[in-house]
Amino acid sequence: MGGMIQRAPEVAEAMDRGLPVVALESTIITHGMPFPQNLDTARAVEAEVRRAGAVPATIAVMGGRIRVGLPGEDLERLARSREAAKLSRADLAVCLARGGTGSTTVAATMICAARAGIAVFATGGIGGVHRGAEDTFDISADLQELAQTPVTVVAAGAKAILDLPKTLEVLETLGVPVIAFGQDAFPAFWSRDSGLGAPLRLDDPGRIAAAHLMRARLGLPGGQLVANPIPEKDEIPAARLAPLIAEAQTLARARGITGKAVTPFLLQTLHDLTEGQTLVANIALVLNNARLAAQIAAAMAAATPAA
Ligand code: PSU
Ligand code: MN
Repeated sequence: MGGMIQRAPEVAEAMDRGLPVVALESTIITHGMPFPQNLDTARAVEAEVRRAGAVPATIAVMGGRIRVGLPGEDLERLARSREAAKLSRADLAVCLARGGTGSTTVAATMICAARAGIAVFATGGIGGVHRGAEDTFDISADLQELAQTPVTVVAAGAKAILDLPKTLEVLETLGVPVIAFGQDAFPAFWSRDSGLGAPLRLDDPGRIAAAHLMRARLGLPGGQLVANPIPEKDEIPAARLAPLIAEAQTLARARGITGKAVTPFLLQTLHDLTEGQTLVANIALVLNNARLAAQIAAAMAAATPAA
C-alpha cells in the first residue's frame, strides 16, 4: 500500500506495538454535523477513545492520500471544508487518482481501515435501505461493505430515517452479523429500541472480538455490525421523532433530493425540526460507540499476537 496510505506516527507506533487502535470516519464530520459542533465532536470522540485505552485513527483522503490518523490542524481543515467530497467505495479510487480531498463514509472508512490493518471502527449510525427504496433503489453501499470487508463497525444501529426492517433483511441476505450490545432490540440511532429484534446479541466486548476473529478463521469475508444503543438519558423517544422523520422525508421528495445528498439533507432537516435535539443525541451516541469500540479493540489486541 506504500505511499498511498499515510499513517500518523502515533497510529503507526501503536500498531507496530500491537496496541488497540480504533478507526473513525470523517463523513460524519463534513456531511453529518454542522460546524463547529462537528469539530468539537471529532475531538471529543478521539479523546473518548484515548480515555478508554486505545489510539484513535480518524480516516480521510487529503491531497490524494489516505490519511489514517489526522493531526489537529488537518482535522480542523476538514471540519471547516465545504468542498470535501463524500467518498464511498465507488469514489475512493477516483479521488485518490485526482489528488483530491474527501471524507470517508462507513463503506470507504472500512476499506481504508482494512488496508491499514485496523479491525475496529466506531461511527454514529450506518447507512441502509432508504424508505421508498422500492422506487428509488437507494440502498447505502455501507451494507455491501459490511459483507466483504473484515472490519467490526460499532454504530447505534442504522439511522432511524431509514427503512429499518428492510435494512435488517438486506443485512441478513448479505450474511452480515448484526449484534445488539447488551439488549435484545435493534436500536434506532436516536432511540434505544426500533421495535425490531436484533438477530444476535452479545453483552461482552471480549466476545465481540472473539466473534470477529472466528469469522476470519472460518474464512468468511466481511465484518460485523455491533448495534450499541444510545444511553438512556440521551435518547429521544422513537414516537416523538416518527412524525418529524416523515415530514423530513416529504420535504426531501418535494425538493428532489437524491443520491448522496439524501442522508445529509434528512439529518440537517431533523436537526432544524427538533431545534438541535437530534444533534445532541447524535453526539452522545457517537461517544458511547467510541467507548465500546475501544473496549473491543483492546480485547482484540489482547487476543492477537503483535506482528
Ligand atoms: N453516522 C452519523 N452521521 C453520519 C454518518 C454516520 O452519525 O452522517 C454517515 C456515514 O458516513 C454513513 C453515511 O456511511 O452517513 C451514510 O450515507 P448514505 O446513506 O448516503 O450511504
Ligand atoms: Mn444512498
